[in-house]
Order: sequence, then structure tokens, then C-alpha cells
Amino acid sequence: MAEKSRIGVTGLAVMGANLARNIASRGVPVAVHNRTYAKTEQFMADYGAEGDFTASESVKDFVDSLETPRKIIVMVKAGKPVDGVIEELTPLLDEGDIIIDAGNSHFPDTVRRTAECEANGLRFMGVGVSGGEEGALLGPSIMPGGDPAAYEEVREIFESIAAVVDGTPCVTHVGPGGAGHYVKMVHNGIEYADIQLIAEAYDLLTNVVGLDAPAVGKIFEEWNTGDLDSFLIEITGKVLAKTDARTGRPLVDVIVDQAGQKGTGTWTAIDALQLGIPLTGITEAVFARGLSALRSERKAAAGVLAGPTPSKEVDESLVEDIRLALYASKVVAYAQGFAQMRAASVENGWDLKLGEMATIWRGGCIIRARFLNRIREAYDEHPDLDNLLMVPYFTEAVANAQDAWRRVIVKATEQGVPIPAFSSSLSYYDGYRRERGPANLIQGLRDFFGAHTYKRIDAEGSFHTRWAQDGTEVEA
Ligand code: NBP
Repeated sequence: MAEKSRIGVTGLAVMGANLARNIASRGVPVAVHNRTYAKTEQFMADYGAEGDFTASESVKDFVDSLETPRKIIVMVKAGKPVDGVIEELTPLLDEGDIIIDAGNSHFPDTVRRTAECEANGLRFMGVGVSGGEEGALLGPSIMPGGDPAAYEEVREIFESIAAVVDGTPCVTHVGPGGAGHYVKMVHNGIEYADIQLIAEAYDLLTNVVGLDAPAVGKIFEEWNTGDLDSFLIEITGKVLAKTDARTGRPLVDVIVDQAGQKGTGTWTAIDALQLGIPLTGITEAVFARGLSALRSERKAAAGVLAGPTPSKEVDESLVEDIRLALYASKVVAYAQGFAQMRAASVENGWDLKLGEMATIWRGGCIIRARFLNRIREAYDEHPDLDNLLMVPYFTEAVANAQDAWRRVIVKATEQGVPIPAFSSSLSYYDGYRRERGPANLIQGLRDFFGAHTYKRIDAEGSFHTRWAQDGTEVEA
């Protein structure tokens, strides 16, 4: 009888295939399966010689080819297909076997599937994997959630395939239940904010500073050598430098200005609204993609709605201001995302170690950046930190950037260039640093029309004023 495989992968599209190859490259025998067998055959023809693979056509043979307790990575399209695969696997598995959903599942689905699998005697892990197809093959950032004992059984394999930064693999057990997919969701949300901020900087450098795409690309290349050093800044330089083979123009100039999205940014924003956590950077990024999608409406409005036209006069004096504004806005976006994870951790009892999240995002994933070392250090020193902005490094970074940040926002507003993420980040910052804001009036209004009561600064308890009657105040 053939030797049993240590782990299985079902779903051999780009992510599953590359993950299976990555695992096999570490000398681990891997069982592979795909709903459509032709894809499995193609996988074996292309990569079968790379490692110790056992391919099966039926789910039963696939399950039988695994050593027990079985460990099965499910890498199929998120949503119903995951439930379908679990349904098919469940009757074929034994108590204690582990199903690992490594796709981009929505965390409430993971919570539900964990309970369903547990009821059937199975262990379930929801695992976030970031890094796209290259990451899956060469070293992703992995965010495993679920039963800690189940994680111990796959830890060695996960640590061997993850990206490594300064000798530390970009993987750690994130927390129970839906914690892994939750953290992956926030990672993707932060990715939305990062990308939006980069797009706003590009817009300003193009339309306010007056530079062409290759010149802006060079600026990003230079920025990538400083505090902004990150994968996204690096590839921005490369994308802006690319010449279109058909027209000889910069490729970005012939790409339609309509952004796609798969929904993880929206999930993050909705969750923040439900938690009551201000998440302006990520949410504005989702809205900006929505506005970009209204292309025909924008075209019609461009000829009707009044506003200033950006000067486009070359003025490079603003370049450093834009870099500082980008950095400060990025600090705010991360501060918000980490505050959201903290709130979710408390709400769900996950005990997320936020410093470890920063650590495993340093490599392999799309938001990998030098900056994450600073976040890791902040949480190492202050594990219960309310807000990253309160750590001296970030407090000073934003203080040093704020004059430039304000100048950029004034300039963009004067010239009619929209900067929703830059400006909402500054508003959040200004709101967060204010001891007393205007919500006293909100409470007054709410009490006027709905008797919702208010609290006083000089007395305990709740009060209501009979605004429309005799005007007297009563204790509620
Ligand atoms: P896709 O998301 O395109 O899914 C294709 C795979 O799902 C194929 O193997 C397909 O089998 C299988 N599948 C479908 Br569709 N419906 C099925 C069903 N009812 N039962 C069984 N299998 C079914 O693949 P991907 O781009 O490799 O992504 C896989 C997961 O990883 C997704 O959750 C994705 O969001 C996540 N992810 C992707 C990336 C990325 O960069 N692409 C990055 C990070 C995470 P078939 O061959 O028979 O149609």
C-alpha cells in the first residue's frame, strides 16, 4: 500500500495548487484533489515531479490517502463551495480529523462552520492566507484561527511554508473560532486603505504638482527607501514606470479609472460600524472604489458640476508635504485597523496578541512593510494599548507631519482634487486629540426631539429637559 500523505489540499486553482507545491517543496507528502478531475491531472502533469504528491479523482480516495488524524486544506472559492466541500468530506472523516479552510471566508461563516464541524466530532480551522499566488508558492503570511490543539498538529508545516522575516516565520496561532479569518479580513481592509492613500498621493502628484506617470513612479521608488518602505509602495513605482506596448504611453494612462473589489473591505467597514469603532480610512477607501465604479455618471457630471480645475503647474515644492501626509494618514489607517481588532478581540474573547499580528504581516502579505516593526514594538511595550497614535514613535511621527498634512489638504481642496482618505484621517486625528468635541449639542438635540436624556459635566445621573414645555430639567 502506498505511503499515506501527511496533509491534503482540495481545490487546485492558483492558490491551492501553489500552496500544495509549497508544502511538497518542504519534503512533506501531499494528497491533492479538485472537484473537476481534469485540473488535478493538469496539476500532476505540470508539477507532479516537483514533490511527493498523491492525486485522487474521488473525495473518498483523497480522504483514504491521508494519514490520521487527517489534515485537509480546503482552498476553494469562498462562500457556498466551502460548505459543499465540508458536507462532502464530513461522512468520510473520523473523529478528530481537521478541516482547514484557507480561503477568504467571512468570519461569521467560520464561526458557524466551527460549531457544525465540532458537532460532527471534527476539528475546524479558519486560516487567512495572504500574498496572492506568488506568496502561496514561495511564502505567504498565514493567519490560522481555531482549535489551538489542532493548530499544534499543523504548526510545523505552516511554519515551514510561511514567509520568514528576521528568522521569524510569518505565522502564529491567531485565536479561536473565527479569529484567523477576522484578522485576514482586517488585513485586507488595511490593504484597501493603503492602496487608496497611494492613489490619492498619485492623484496629487499628477494633478496638483503636475508630474507625469514616470516622474511620479520615480518619487515612489525614492519613498520606498524611507519610512514608507513597503511592498505596495515598491510596486506603485513599478506600475507607474511601465510603458504601454500598444501606444507608447505610460500604461496607467490607458487603464480605465474604475476599481474592482471582492468585498473584504466592505466586510471590514460593516464590522467596524457594528462594533462602533471609527474606521474612516478603510471605509473611505471602499466608498472611493464605489465612486470610481460610477464612471458614466461621473462623465456626465464632469460637464455639469462646477468646481476648480487643478492647475497642473509643475510645483515640486509640495512633494515632501505629500509624502508626510501619506505617512501620517497611513499611521491613522493602521491605528484604526488595530483598534478594530482590539475591540473585536474583547467582544469575542479572542485574546488577540496585536504585536504578533504586526509580526506576521511583516512578510509574505500584501501590506508587508518596514513600518510594521514599529507597530510590533509598540504592542510589545504596551500590550493593552488603546490606540497606536499614543505611542511616542507614532505621536511624534504624526506631530512632525501634521503641518505638511494640513497644507496638502488645503491645497487639494482649493484645487478640487478629492482626497477622502487623507482628509478623513486628519479629521479623525483632530477628533481623537480633542478633549471636548461637539457631541454635547448632539445630545441636546436628541433630548429635545426624543427625550433620549443627557449627562451633565457637573453632576452624576441622566437628565432630561422639558424643552418644549416649561423648560425645566428633570432627573431621568
Ligand atoms: P477560486 O476562488 O477561483 O476558486 C476556484 C476553485 O474552487 C477551483 O478549485 C474550483 O473547482 C473550486 N470550486 C468551486 Br468554484 N465551486 C466548488 C464547489 N461547489 N465544490 C468544490 N470545489 C469548488 O480559486 P483561487 O483564486 O485559487 O482562491 C482560492 C481561495 O483563496 C478563495 O477563497 C480566495 O478568495 C482565496 N485567496 C485568493 C487569493 C488570490 O490572490 N487569488 C489570495 C488570497 C486568498 P473546479 O476546478 O472544479 O471549478
